[in-house]
Amino acid sequence: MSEAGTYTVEDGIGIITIDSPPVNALGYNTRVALDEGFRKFTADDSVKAIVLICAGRTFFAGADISEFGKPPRGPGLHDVFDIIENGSKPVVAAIHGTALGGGYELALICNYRIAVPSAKVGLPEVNLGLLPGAGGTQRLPRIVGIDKALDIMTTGAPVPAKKALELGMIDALAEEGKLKEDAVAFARTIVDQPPVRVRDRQDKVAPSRGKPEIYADFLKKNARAFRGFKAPFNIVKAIEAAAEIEDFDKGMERERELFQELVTSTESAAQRYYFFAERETSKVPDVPSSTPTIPVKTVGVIGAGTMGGGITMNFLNIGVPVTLVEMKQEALDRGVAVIRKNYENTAAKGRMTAEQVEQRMALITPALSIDALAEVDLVIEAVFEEMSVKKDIFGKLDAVCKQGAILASNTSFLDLDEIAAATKRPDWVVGLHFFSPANVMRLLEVVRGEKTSNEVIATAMKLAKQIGKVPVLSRVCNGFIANRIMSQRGRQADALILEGPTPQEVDKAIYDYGFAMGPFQMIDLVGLDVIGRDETERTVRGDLVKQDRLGQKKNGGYYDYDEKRTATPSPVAAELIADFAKFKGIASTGSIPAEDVVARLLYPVVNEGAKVLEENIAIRASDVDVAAILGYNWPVYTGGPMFWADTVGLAKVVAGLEKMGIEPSKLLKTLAAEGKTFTQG
Ligand code: 3H9
Repeated sequence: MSEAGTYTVEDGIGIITIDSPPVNALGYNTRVALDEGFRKFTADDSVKAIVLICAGRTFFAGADISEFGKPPRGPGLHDVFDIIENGSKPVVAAIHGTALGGGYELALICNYRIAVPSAKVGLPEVNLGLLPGAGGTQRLPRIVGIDKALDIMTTGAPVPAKKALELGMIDALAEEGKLKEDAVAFARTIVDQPPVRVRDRQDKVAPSRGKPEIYADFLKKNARAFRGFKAPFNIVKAIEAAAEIEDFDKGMERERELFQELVTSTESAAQRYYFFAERETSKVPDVPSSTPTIPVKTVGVIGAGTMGGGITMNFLNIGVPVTLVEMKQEALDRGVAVIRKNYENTAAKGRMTAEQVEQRMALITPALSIDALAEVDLVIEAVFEEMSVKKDIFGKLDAVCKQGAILASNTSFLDLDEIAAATKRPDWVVGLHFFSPANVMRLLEVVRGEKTSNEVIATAMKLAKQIGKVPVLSRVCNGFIANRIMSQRGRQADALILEGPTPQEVDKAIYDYGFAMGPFQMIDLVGLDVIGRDETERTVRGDLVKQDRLGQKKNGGYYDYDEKRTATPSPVAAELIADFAKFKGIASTGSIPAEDVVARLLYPVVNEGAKVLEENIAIRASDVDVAAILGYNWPVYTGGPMFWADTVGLAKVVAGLEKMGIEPSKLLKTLAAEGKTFTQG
């Protein structure tokens, strides 16, 4: 008897209820339960139709991701699916929560699908570097056609029930809260009809047969989004097979082949690792999940600049009122106007209604004094990075804010403990380090001071999730996790261009590795005067600024630009760089292979990541990876710097660092010597 399944019969309708917390993934227990339930009802003559439903918070969330790469156990997914599809009794999938991946593929095996309006269905395997490998690539196109199938499977975006009904992805809507009753009633209406099977349909795919341009055009249109990933390409090939190969079983063979290629790839291993890494960040060993949290119903933000405005929007978006404080009326008005403009732009794209814009704006209370923050539950200070200013503000907050209010700083590198010491309640002080644009970037570094209380940490981690962020806990150090490790990349890039490789060679190597742009392209975009630098020393950047080469916005920077902002290598910058190298007495070695550029810029990031772990700044290596991926768009298909280093081999990283004259961290050396890794033990 399986523990995950309950099988009941209501007046001729067999009901299989699966209960495998937390998300009814199709792991061993679930497969055993399905196998048992379907065999039982197939053999039971009193059962005329079957309803498949899940208990708990959701319908099946897909294959059990933690089982990939492990030896198979119990009945296979395909075997269970075959039993269901080849059965003689009609089956109705009753969906609530999310039917995802193998979960929705299971629903597609069933003869009918009914869902509550709040449910979502989809095939998100692409996010794990996979394709829907349980028939999804062959069945979904047979329902929604090739174009829709391409979009649904390559974005992986879940489709809300009402939209799914329009597309034919489900057949009926049930009343919210009455799924079982409605599914049973639906089953009664189809008891006498011969079971319809998705696999037998051709009408939606036949019109696309013999049209290879559909796929070529689709890939061209999405070239930027798909760059570096493997899965979207195999998904497209599998969908093409659904149109081209009429014989369903042969199409399935093609799907299996393409799935196999992906499941054994490093890219998919990295993306699956990342799936769990993102969920791991909120687990803090010495702050148990039972730690009480503090209700945050109102927020105060100090500073209505770009950062403060972005932070404010996060709270308005979830309906939390924000008191926004600035020193001068003009700056306050400007800040509020920028927030409004952002929302209006979203509304113009049809992603918000005008009414929603007004509702969110109505949640802002603009104020010109910190005194307005007396009653808020959480204050986030987002003024410029100057210790004396921050200490002054925290001293005032201590005097003004009610007891029990959380006092947070958005500092990106200052000593949080020093800021906290300006108050008599350092246990209520925490760092909330947002990344710009703060309303978009998903990383939130929660910085834990020496005295920050567990309740405050637990509240900050929970709040981060409520505003759609992924929290990564950091202890205090210069730059915290993401900025600290990634600053190594910039430092090495600055040094490397003095030795021969040009800025464009460096940028190309980093772009080809998978970043959206190289370090010099980024500096030119942001502005050479905006990116911080040590002004006490002569640097190439300083020399460029002196010539008023501030980047794209003015006279070019590391590159020259035409009126359309198209970059070309700059002879002026090249001369300045050569001059500076001469001044430093550095001889040019000329170009070096791209692989060496990557090692030169990124091995030091790995090394800094190792130091961050050694110093207990980050809890675990996967937190460092999440910070790099979400804070700096490190390509997710490499798994982040620490996972990537593991795939390169830590001994090779150590040797590379030593060759560059950089001392590898103790942790890195130890792991390499013991043949261990950062992320897999
Ligand atoms: C697939 O189906 C391949 C097939 O096509 C082919 C096969 C041949 N497996 O996200 P949460 C865990 S690939 C194992 O915090 P929520 C998760 O780690 C799969 N574990 O909850 C977490 O554990 P913990 C395609 C899973 O309510 C706990 O469940 N499917 C799986 O915010 C709670 O998760 C997907 O990609 C899984 N499939 O969101 C869907 N899913 O508590 C993946 C979750 O120890 N899942 N866990 O940290 C999701 O998108 C979300 O979990 C879901 C719930 C929306 C369902």
